[in-house]
Amino acid sequence: MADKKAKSIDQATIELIEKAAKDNCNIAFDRADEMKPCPIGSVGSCCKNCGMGPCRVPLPRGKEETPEEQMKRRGICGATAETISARNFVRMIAGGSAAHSDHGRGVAELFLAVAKGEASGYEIKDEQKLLQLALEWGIEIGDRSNNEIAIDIGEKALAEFGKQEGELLFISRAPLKRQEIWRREGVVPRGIDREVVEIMHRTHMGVDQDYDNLLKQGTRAALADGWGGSMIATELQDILFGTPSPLLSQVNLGVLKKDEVNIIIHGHEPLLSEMIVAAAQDPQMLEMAKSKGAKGINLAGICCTANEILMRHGVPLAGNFLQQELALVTGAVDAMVVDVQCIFESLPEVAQCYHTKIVTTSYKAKMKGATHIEFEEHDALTSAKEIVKLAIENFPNRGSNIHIPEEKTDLIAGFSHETINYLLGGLFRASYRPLNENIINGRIRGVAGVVGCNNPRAMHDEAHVAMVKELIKNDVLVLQTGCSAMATAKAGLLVPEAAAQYAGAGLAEVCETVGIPPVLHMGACVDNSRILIAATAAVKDGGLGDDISDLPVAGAAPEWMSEKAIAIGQYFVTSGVFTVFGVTWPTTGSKEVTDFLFEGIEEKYGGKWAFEQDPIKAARLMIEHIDKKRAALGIDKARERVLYDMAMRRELDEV
Ligand code: NFS
Ligand code: SF4
Repeated sequence: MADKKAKSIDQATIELIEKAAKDNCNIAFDRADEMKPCPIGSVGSCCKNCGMGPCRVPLPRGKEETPEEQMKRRGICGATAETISARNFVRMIAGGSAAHSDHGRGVAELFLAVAKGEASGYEIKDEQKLLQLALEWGIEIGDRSNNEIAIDIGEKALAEFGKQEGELLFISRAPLKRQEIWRREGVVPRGIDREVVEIMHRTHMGVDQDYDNLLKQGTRAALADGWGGSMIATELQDILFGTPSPLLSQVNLGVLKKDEVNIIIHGHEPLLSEMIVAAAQDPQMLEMAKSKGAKGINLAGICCTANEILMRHGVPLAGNFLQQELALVTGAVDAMVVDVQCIFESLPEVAQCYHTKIVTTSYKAKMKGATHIEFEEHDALTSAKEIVKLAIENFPNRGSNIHIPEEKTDLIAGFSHETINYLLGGLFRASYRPLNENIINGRIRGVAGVVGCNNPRAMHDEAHVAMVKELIKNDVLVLQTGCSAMATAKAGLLVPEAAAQYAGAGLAEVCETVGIPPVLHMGACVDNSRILIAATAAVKDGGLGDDISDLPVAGAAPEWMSEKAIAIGQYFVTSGVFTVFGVTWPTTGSKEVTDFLFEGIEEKYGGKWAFEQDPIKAARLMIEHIDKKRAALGIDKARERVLYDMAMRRELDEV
C-alpha cells in the first residue's frame, strides 16, 4: 500500500522531491501545497469573460436551493450558473482542441514543405501509409512520385483547418451509424479553426445563453480535434517519420547518464526532436562531446515529445509531466529543449539551482530566462546541431550536487493501430478478427483507454497504476497514451511478463499467445486518434455491434489537468465511449450542466462522462459499463463459461 502522505508512488520522484527541498529549490509539489485551488473557479462558477465581472455564482453551502434562489444566482449580465459553467467548460475544449490542432497544422505545414523539397533532412518514411491516405482522399496515384502525391495530401490536410463548409474528411472513417448520430445532432465539424473560433464567439459576453446549445458547439470542436486536428497530426507524422512498431526502451530518471551529455526533449511536437535524434548521433557531435570529457550524448524525453520519439526511435523516457522539474533537480541535465504545451514556466528558475540550459524552440512559446534557438523547418538539422552543441559545451559546468536515481524500468512501446492489426491478424491477413473473437469468447472482457496527465492535487502516478492494475486483473485490455502510459511503464506494466503477473487468466492467455503486454502504449496524446481508429476497426470487423457505443469499451483520465484532456474526453464521450475522470470535475457549480454530462448526454451520443477520484472505484465503473455492453451484445454468457472453465481447471489442479 502506498503511503497516503507521500507525493508520489515513484521512488525516483520521492527522492528528487527531497533533494529539491534540500537544495532550496521551489517546485510544483511545493506550490500545490502553498496554494489551494479556488473553490469557486474549480467548479466552473467564476466568469471573467467581461469587465463587469469577474462574477462568482457559487452553490450555497449546506442547504438545498429553491428554484427561485437558483434563478437569482446570476452574473451582472444575467448569466446563470448553468451558462457560466457550460461556457467555462467549452472554453476548456476550445483550448485543448486548439493546442492539438495547431500541432497538427504545424505537422501539415512541414509535411508540405518536405513534399516540395523545401525542408532538407526530412523525407517520406512510410510510403504505404502515404498511398493509403491518397486512396482514401481520392488523390491520383498513377505513376506520380511520392512527393507529387504528398503535395496533394499536404494541401488537402492544411485546407481542413480553414474549411468553411461541409464535413471534415476523417469523419468518414467513423462507423456509419456514428456518422448518422453526429449528423442528427448537428455536430459534424467543419473547419477545425472555425469550430474553435465559434466557441470563443459564443462564449463572449451576451451570446449563447443556453447550456445545451453551448455544449453542442463544445462537442463539434472536440470532434474537430479527435477526428480532425489530432488525427491529421498522427497520420502525417506516421507518413513523415514512420509508423511505430513495437520496440524496447526504458523509463524513469535513472535513464540519465552520469558520464554522458544529457539532453532532455520536452513538449509535444516531434518535428525538431526528430532532427535532434539525428544530430545526437552525428560523429562530429560525438567527437565534440568526447573532447569535453563526456563518453557520449544521451537523449531522453519528458511529456509527449518523449512519447513521439520513443515510439519511432526507442529514445528512453525520462519521466512524465510532474517529473519535468525533477529532471533538472538531478543536476545531471545539460540542456532541456522545450517546444510547446505542458511546460512549466518555473523551469528556468529551477535550472538556476543547477547548471541546466533551458532552450525554447518555438516562436509560439518563449520563456524568460531561457535561450531561444528557433526551429527553422527549412534547415532543421542546423538548429538541432546548435542545440546539441550548447548542451555539450555546458557539460563541464555540471556541479558536484548530482543525484541520478537508480530507477529505470523496461517497457515495450510502438503499438500503432497498424501494429495491432498486424500482430493480431498476421502478415497476410491483418485484421481485428482475433481481438474481436477473444472479446466475444470472453477471454478479453473489454478494452479500456487510460490516458492523460499528472496532477499535483493527487498522488503522482498512483491513480494510473491502481486503475490499470485493476482493469487488467479483470481481463480488460488497456490502451494508453500520454503521461498515463509513462506512469504504468514505470510500474512495470508495459512488458509481456506483466501479463502473467498482473492480468486475469483470460487476458494473460491472449497476451502470452500473441506475445504482447496487457497494456499497450499507443503514443502521445494526439495519438488518442489511434484509439478511435482501433475502436472503429473493431466495429467494422463485426460481431460487436455496429457502432463504437456498442463496444465493451471505456475510457479514463484519472489524473487529468490539461484542457486537452477535457477536449479528448468530450470527443471520446460523443464518439460513444463511457469516460471517467479523476481529481476534480470542472462543472459541479451547475447541477444541470453536470447532470447532462453525466447522464443526459448518453441519450444523444451513447457515451457519457463520470467523475470518480478513487481509481479502483473508477475502474469498477468502467468494468460495470463493459459488462453492460457485453450483456447488450448477448456475449455475457460466453464469459461466464470462460470463468467456469477456469474454475473447473483450478479445481482439477487442486485435486
Ligand atoms: Ni497529454 Fe502530453 Fe502529459 Fe497531459 Fe501534457 S504531456 S498532450 S496534456 S501532461 S498527458
Ligand atoms: Fe459577469 Fe456576465 Fe461579464 Fe461573465 S459575462 S463577467 S457573468 S457580467
